[in-house]
Amino acid sequence: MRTKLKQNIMRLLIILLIVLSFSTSFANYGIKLAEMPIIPKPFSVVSGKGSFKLSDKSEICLSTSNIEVNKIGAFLREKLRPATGFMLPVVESADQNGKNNIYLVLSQTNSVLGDEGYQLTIGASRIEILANKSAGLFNGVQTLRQLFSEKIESSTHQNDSWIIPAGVIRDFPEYSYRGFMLDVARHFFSVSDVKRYIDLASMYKMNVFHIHLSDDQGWRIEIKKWPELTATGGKSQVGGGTGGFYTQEQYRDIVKYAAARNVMVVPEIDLPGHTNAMLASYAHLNCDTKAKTLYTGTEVGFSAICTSKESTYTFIEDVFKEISEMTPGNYIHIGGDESHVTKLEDYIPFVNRMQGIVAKLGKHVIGWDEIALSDLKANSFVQYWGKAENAVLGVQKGAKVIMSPAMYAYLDMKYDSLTPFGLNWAGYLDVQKSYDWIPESIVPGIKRENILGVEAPIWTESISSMKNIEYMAFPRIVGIAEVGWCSASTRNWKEYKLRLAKQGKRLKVLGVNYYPSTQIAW
Ligand code: TNX
Repeated sequence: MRTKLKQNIMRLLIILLIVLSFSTSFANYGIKLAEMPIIPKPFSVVSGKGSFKLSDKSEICLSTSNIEVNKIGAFLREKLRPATGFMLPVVESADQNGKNNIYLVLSQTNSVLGDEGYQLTIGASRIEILANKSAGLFNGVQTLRQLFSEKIESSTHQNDSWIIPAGVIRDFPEYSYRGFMLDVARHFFSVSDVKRYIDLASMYKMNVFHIHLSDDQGWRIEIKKWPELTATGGKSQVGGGTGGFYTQEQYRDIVKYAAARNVMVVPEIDLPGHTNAMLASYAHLNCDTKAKTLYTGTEVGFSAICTSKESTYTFIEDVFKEISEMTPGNYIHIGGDESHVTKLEDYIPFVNRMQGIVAKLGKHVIGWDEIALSDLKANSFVQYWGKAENAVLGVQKGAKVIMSPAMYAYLDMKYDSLTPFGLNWAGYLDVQKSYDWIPESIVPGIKRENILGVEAPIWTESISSMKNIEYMAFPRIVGIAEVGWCSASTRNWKEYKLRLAKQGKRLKVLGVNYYPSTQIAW
């Protein structure tokens, strides 16, 4: 009898063990909040006792009827619903007693959190994200996603216990401008490609999408007053091919999609160089009034809009006016780079006038570092990419700088000599190098207080598909997102690369074609 009882107990124990080892809650069991591999790393994480479990009864509760907060609630639901299969209704509710709910609370009380910070509290029966502004709630939501197992990112129903360890996260960014740029001019990318890129970058709390809309090889945005820009200039790209452009409706759709992810769109019309597509579209923009032929090569620095004609400025005013009306963000990027065939004595007054035109539209200018040669207006911003003395000159003239040093932040640089596409004029850029740099230590004379933020551009002379964009951008963009979010003193490659290895699982579930660098123990 006794041995029978023993046998039964043994059997029960074995069954229990098998059940436990099959459930993912077992795999998660014991992981503390402070050990979660969140990217970018939050400012502070304090582990608590116990855990929260999302259930089919859970609701997303909003503290206010604010439309922005409503959108964030809906965003969270859309991100959690497919994998969990839970309805997760978004409700306006002051009732804090519901079980297993997620509360999004707007409250202007925490000055440390600023505009984009949040406090995420995970208790046994509730989660609360508290922020001063909707942007902070959105960032809290992005952190929350990373606390579930990577299965949460699946678009199909998954079995998981959806358990999160308890604790409190307080978090806010180091830099207010954390950008990523896509060159849609050298190769055109569809609206859905662009949206995917925005969605992925916003997961890591990047908040500026700079879209390079014109270059020698193509013009990509519909301008009602000047239809040949797209009818002619939109029809080419590097290597031939049909090119393409966004209608105004599509552009507005991109802006709206980005805004729902706390991402501001910064449109760039590159001037006075990089202008062959417009010079092919309208003869009068050329000083000799002869239209150029479309260009499908990859040289830079050979084209120039005619800076000595008044009609050039009328044209630019019209273009910027239409773009400005579609762009709620504060900035218009005027390019200004590599204008090798515009004489300096023409370049400076031209850039001065551009700043006047943009100011009249109520926006601020951003330009590549060469624009520091002009008389910079207050509130013009210099984007450092290549020439340190330009960036320093910009700072001396009172401008703030966006740091995009090509040797650390250009996602079109090859990882190494084996990378099948990309360029290497700024050197090879492996995953460590793209993470292991400090914005305020790059250029002597440019200090922390001179820097608005960081941006990772991807130029597309040699990149023609979204799959290949992903290969070049990921995982480096994830690291640059952390460079922008975290202060240098809190970052450390050895620790980061462990978090990145785990993040790889998430990228896999999302179908991201990331480069499996051997620097990371994936
Ligand atoms: C330099 S960066 C350029 C672009 C090229 C890029 C390629 C900058 C302001 N100008 O026109 O596409 O290098 O890496």
